[in-house]
Amino acid sequence: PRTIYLKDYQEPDYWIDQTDLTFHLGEDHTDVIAVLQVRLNKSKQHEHLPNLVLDGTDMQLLSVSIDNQSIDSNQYTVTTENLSLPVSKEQFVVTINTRIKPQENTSLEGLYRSNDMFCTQCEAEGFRKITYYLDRPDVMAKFSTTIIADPKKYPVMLSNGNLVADEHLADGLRKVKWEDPFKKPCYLFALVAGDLACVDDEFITQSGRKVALKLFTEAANVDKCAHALLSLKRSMKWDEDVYGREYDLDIFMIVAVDHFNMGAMENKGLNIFNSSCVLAKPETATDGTYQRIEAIVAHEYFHNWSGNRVTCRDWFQLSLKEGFTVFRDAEFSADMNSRPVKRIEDANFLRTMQFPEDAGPTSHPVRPASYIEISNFYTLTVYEKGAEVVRMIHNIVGKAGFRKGSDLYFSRHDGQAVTTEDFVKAMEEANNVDLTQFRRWYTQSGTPVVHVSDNYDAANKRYTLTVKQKCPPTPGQIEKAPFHIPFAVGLIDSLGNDMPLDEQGNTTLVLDIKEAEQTFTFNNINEQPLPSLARDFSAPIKIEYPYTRDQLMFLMSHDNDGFNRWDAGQKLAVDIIKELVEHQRAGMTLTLDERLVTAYKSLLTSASLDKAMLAKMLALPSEDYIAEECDVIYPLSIHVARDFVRRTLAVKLHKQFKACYAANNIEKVYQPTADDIAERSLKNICLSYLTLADEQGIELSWQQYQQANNMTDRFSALSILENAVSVKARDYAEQALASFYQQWQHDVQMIEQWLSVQAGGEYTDLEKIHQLMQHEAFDMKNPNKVRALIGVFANRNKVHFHRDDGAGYAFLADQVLVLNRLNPQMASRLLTPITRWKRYDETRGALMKEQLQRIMKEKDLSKDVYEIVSKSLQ
Ligand code: DPP
Ligand code: ZN
Repeated sequence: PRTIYLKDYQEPDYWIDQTDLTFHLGEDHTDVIAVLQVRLNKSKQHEHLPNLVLDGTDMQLLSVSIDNQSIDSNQYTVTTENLSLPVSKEQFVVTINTRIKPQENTSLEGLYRSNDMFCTQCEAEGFRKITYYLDRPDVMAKFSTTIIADPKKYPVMLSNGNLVADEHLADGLRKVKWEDPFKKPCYLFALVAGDLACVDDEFITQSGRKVALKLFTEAANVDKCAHALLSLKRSMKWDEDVYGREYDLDIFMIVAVDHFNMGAMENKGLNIFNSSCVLAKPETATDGTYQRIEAIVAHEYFHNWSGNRVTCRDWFQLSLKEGFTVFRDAEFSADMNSRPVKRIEDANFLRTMQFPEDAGPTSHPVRPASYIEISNFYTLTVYEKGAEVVRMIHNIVGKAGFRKGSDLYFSRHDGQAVTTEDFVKAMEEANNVDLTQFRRWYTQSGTPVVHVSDNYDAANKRYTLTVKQKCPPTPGQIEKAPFHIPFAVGLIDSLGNDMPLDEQGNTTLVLDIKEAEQTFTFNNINEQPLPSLARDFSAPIKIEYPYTRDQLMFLMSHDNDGFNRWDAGQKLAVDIIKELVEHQRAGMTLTLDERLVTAYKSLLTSASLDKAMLAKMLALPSEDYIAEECDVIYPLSIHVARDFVRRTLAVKLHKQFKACYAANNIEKVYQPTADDIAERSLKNICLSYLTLADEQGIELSWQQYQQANNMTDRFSALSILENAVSVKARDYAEQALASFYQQWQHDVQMIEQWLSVQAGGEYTDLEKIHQLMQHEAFDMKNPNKVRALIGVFANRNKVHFHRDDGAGYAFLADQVLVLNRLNPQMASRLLTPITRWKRYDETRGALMKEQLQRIMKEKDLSKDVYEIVSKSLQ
C-alpha cells in the first residue's frame, strides 16, 4: 500500500463545475449516469492536455462519452482504482455510465443498503464507489441528483438541496430531481430512498426566512424524534447568536439509519445519522444518550458553515473542520447544560483516550503529514485534540477576538477549500497577534509534559514558578521544539482563598509558556501559596508537580476552579490506587489510606457543591485513566485495586451514601434538563456504592430496576446488578436481562444497550461472548452491534479480555480478520486495544504482539488494517 504525503499536494489538472447524476435504483443493481462539466485547471502549467484520471472502485463501467461522442474501450484505461481518459479540449462534458451493487456493499461507504432503504456515506472517499470522479475535497461542483425508482418500495427519495421535479413515469416508476445551489465537494453528496416516516418542524432564521425541518425514520420510531428536532432548533439559534451564521437552504433534513460506521454525516441539507445518535424517548434513552444526541445534532448542523460552506483543501486538513466543529459543539453543550461539568467530561475524555493515542504507535499531529488510508485518521487527535488547539486560540485572543477571527475566516473563504493555515491566519490578522510558534500544535505530535517547581521567598514576598516543558518522542518525530502553552494559574492561600495576582486583582493569570524552561515571578505574595495549575484544563498537557496527598485534599475542597477541584480528587485517588496496585502485585494485604475516606465524606456532607459536580467528584478515576498514569499496565491488578477502594468507601460511608441516595431519589416526570440529569447521576452513583456494601443495596437496585420510569435509572440499576458479585445479584441480573429482551427485542437502540451491558459485565466471560455472537440479536454487518458486543468487550471488560492465556486477544484478532473483508473501517478501529501492546506487562504485550503478527500474515489485508497493524509492529 502506498503512503500519501501532504508535501506532495498539488491542485488537480481539471476542475468539475457541474455534476448531474441519475440513479436507477434496482433490487439487483443500480445504474448511475454521471454527466460532468470538466474544465482545465489553467493555474497549472501544462505542456499538453493531460489525461483526465478519475477515481473509482468496486463498479462496472458500462460506457463513457465525451461531448456526446462515445469513447471506445481501447481509448481509455480502467484499473481497480482509476479511469483514465484522453482529452483533446480545455472544456468538455464527460458522461459515464456505471453499474454498482449497493445490496452487496458491506463496507458502508458509497451507496449501500440499510434494512430496506438505500443510503450513502461518502466521506472521506466513498463517492468513488458510486461513480468515477475527482474524489478530492478541493474539487467543488454544483450537483443535481435524479432518482428513478419504484415508488411503492421507495416512497421517499431524497438528495441534497431542493426538490425541483417529481413525476410518475409510464412504467410505474417515479422520478424525482434535487438541485443543490451550493457548490460542494463530492464527500458531501447524499442520497436516501426508502419507506420512511417523516416528523416535521420549522425554524425561522434571524433574517426571517422559514426553514422546513424534516426528520425521516422508520415508522416505528416517530415517537423518538422530538429531542433531535429540539436540539436542531437550539443549534440553529445558537449559531446565529454566537457566530452570526444563518442557515442557507429552505429545507434541512435528517435521516436515521441503523447501519452506519460513524456517528453522523453533515451532507449538505441532508444529514445522515446513525440511528443511535438521533433517536430517543425517555423509556429507551439514557441521559447520556440525550446529551450525545444534542451534541451530535449540533455538531453536524454547525458543519454547514465549518466544513460545508468553507471546506478542506485536502484530507490532511481534516481538523480544520473537525477540530473547529468539535470546539463549537462543546461550547454549545456548555451553554445548554453545566459548563464546568462539560469541561470535566471533555478533558477527562481527552486524557483517558487521546493521550494514549498520542503516546502510541499511531500517534500523529493534529494536521498529519502522511497517511495510507484516510479513514484511519478520523481520530481523537484530529477531533478532540484539534478542538483543544482551537480552544487555546480562543483563550489567547479572547471571546470577542475569536468572533472577529471566525467572521474573517468565514467571509474570506466562503465557497473555498482551505487549510488549517488559512484558519490560523484569519485569527492572527483579525487580532493582530503572532501565532507563529503556536502553529507547532498542528505539526508536532505527542503530549507535552510540563514539569513545575516553585519557590517562596518570604523575606521579599516573592513567589516563583519554574516550568520545564518536554514532549516525548513519537513515531517519525524524535526531537520537538517548545510549544506555546497558555498556562492558567491561580495561587491559593492557607484559608483556601484565591490570592490577587496583579494590580487589577485578577486571581487567575494565563502565563505564556514558550521556552523549554521558563521562570515566572509573582510579587506581593504574603504567604506560601499552593498553586492551582492549568486551570480549566487550559492546554492539552500533562503536569508534574509534587502535590502531597494533604495538599490534594485541600484543593478538593478549596480550589475555586471547578476543573482543578475535581482533578485534585482524581489525582488523590490515582496516587492511592497506584500504590495499591504495587501492594497487590507484591501480595500484600490492601488497606485504604483513610484520607480518601475523609475526603469523600466531606464531599458527601459539604453543602458547597452542586449535584452535578458532586456526582463527578464521587466517581473514581476509570481503569483506563489509571492505566494511562502507570508506567507498565497490569490490567488485572488495576481492576482489583480500584475495586478494593470502591468497596471500602462503600462500607465506610454507607450512611452518607444512603442519605444522599434518599435525598435525590425523587419521583418526577422524566426531563433531560441539566438539573434533573445531575440529580439522577448523583443518585445512581450512590446506588452503585450502596450495592457494593450489602444485600440491602442489591435489593434497592432491583427495586429501582423494576420501578424506574426512565431508561437512565433502569439502565443504571441493570448495569449495577450485572456487575455485582452476590448470588442474589446474579439472579436478579439474569431475570432483568431476560425480561428486558422480551420487552424490547424489536427496538434497535435497546438491543444495542442490552448487548453492551452484558459485554462489559464483570461476569461475562469469553464463552458468553461467543454465545451472544450466535444470538439472533447480533449481526456482524451492523457496526453498532459490533461495537456494543466486541468493542465493549475488548475495551471495557478488563478481567476477561486481558485473561492470562491471551484468548481475549486471539478472539479480537479473529473478529478483525472477519471484518477486514466485510467492513475494513470497523476492522481497523476494533484493533486499537492490542496496538498498545508495548504499554502492558511483558507477557501480555507479547501475546498481543503475536496476534498483530498473525493479522499481518493475512493475504488480502485492507489498507485500513494494514496501516494500523504495520505501524503497531514498528
Ligand atoms: N460525520 C463525521 C463528523 O461529523 C465526519 N465528518 O465528524
Ligand atoms: Zn464532524
